[in-house]
Amino acid sequence: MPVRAYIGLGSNQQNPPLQIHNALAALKQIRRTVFVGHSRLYRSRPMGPVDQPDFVNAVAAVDTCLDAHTLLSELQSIEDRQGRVRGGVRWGPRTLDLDLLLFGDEQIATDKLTVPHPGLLQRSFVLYPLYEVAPDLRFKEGKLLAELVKDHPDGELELLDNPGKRR
Ligand code: ROI
Repeated sequence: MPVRAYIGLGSNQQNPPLQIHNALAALKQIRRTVFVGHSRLYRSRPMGPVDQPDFVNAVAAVDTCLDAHTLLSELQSIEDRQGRVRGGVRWGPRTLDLDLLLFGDEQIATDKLTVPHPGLLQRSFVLYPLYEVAPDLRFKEGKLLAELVKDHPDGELELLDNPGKRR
């Protein structure tokens, strides 16, 4: 049976909206995986060192027959093909970041992968777009994503094509 996985996309280098569009196209090509949908694109303030450009963020949903680590290496190969340079400043700028946020209701903790993604619940640029693709999502502990979004400050998140608005 395929597993529903959610992927966070982020970019703040080399034409971020284009990076996100190209990454969404690449996600549609992953083997043994069906692309389900994606959120709109959001502009967000950088978390981490502030002297870097704003980010563009989005979330995508896929149904995959790959296991989580294989899906992760597919994501890393997309990052690499889009010119990601590894080993830069911690929390520094990046051309493309693809985070495996959720993999069904699996809990994974290896040296390569932590799922659910540890920053998930703290980041408005993940929570809001995730809510768009999965409005009924409930976490394993029973918490509703809708409740978390309601209680979470938007952190100046904006819809990319509609500055000032976040919904
Ligand atoms: N900040 C924002 N707003 N969006 C991101 O995707 C993002 N990704 C990161 C760091 C540098 C931590 N900050 C971010 O990896």
